[in-house]
Amino acid sequence: MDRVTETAPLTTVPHQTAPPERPAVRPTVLARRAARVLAVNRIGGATVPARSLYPHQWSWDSAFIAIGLRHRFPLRAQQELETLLAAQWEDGRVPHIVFNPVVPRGAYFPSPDFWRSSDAGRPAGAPRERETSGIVQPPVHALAAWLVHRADPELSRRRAFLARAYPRLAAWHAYLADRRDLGGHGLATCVHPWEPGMDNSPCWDAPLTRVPPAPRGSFRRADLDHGAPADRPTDLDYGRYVRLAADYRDSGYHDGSAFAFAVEDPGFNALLTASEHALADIARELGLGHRRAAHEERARRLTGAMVRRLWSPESGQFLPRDLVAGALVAERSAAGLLPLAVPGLPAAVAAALVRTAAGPHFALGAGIGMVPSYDLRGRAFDRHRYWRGPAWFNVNWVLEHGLRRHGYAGRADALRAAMLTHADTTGFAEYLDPVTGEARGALDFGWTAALTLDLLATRGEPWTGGQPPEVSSSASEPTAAQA
Ligand code: 9WN
Repeated sequence: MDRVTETAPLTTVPHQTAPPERPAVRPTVLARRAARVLAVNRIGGATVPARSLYPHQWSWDSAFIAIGLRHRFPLRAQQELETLLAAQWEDGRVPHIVFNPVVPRGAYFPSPDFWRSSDAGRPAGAPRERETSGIVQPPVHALAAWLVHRADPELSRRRAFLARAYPRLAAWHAYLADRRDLGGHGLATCVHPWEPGMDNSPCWDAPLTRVPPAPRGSFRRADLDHGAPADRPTDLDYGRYVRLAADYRDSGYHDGSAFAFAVEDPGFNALLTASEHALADIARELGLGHRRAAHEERARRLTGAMVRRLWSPESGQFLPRDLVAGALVAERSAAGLLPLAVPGLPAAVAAALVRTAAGPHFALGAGIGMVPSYDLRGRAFDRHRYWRGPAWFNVNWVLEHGLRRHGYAGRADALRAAMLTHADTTGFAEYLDPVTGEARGALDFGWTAALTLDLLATRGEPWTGGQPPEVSSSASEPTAAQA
């Protein structure tokens, strides 16, 4: 069943709280505080998401962090991406964690001893000298590289930043196109709930029922040393994450395996599409005209495939496709709104997405002003638990851009103002209670600080070049029945 149904009565929707009353902080003060967070979180050549909870380099975190760093520290922004890309595997994958060798093994689970990349990952070309995980995260990197270049083109050209990054970024996208198109329709597939970056999203509840959890005593969670259990995924979730990752590792990280978990996620593919447009811009900058055309064409095909495969007209949003079950997942997560940031999205689809975002399921512009990670009326909505309700800054930052791109400047301005207020009042929290705006998870969180810097420094510039032609939505025109 593709249609998402409403499962909670209206009276239970707890979304009436106004944004906290507090005099707006001066932008210069907020920017200085955000920059300080990024300075404190710097370890070696990379910026960690949070010193206690996540003491290594994470893939999509570093992309968002570079996007913020570029405004004050363009060299460091380039290096942030270079450090990550230096750990790329020979098959093109960019691992979701690059481990810092000086951090004690027990500080984070799963540690390098679990992933064993330099050994189990050798068949797939894992580096011999660096330890990494073996799964991936959303490909925001080409977009980040292009935005970093634009912040200081002179420095970028002097260091041949794009010339050195482009082959790696192109190989990364080729990996996703060649090895991860498990559905055969042109979209990238995620084979672990950590890959779309929204670990315990209710979207994964049904697909995960097929996965027998690893026995309770067979691993020790380090996240609970730092985070409140009510804010984090459950032990049962973790047992399943461990089982899936161990099976992948034991196959030599082979992408031809039969996966128990295989989903086409709209958030992951939307960011891939935006990055494909950025690759086109990078190729143009490097004078590679033929490559530019190929990237534009691939972005166009990705957009078309997303609309054909993942758009749910009845729901007024995109839904993940579970490849094992062969059906869309009937759950509303904010990932299904992220294609709004894709240039060339049919205008009718964009309009429907905005209606859904502003409707009762996500309440954009009402309540705390930021969208939650999951449906406020959903059966599994939980204000505190990670990706099952809390509002996240990276998700809202992508939406802010999408709103502007499709001509909703007023809504984008309001979202921007809400994000800046909450970044200030929460001390750059990892995520927020979407009802009260209260801080949850880690404070001084890397991408929250970085995207605050970005919001303060930019307004309205498109991420990538010209307006590509719209993809037709004729097969899936939204209906008036949407929320
Ligand atoms: C597992 C680092 C990462 C983010 C993810 C977020 C969380 C890790 C964890 O932290 O995931 O990758 O241990 O929970 O879900 O999006 O990249 O900030």
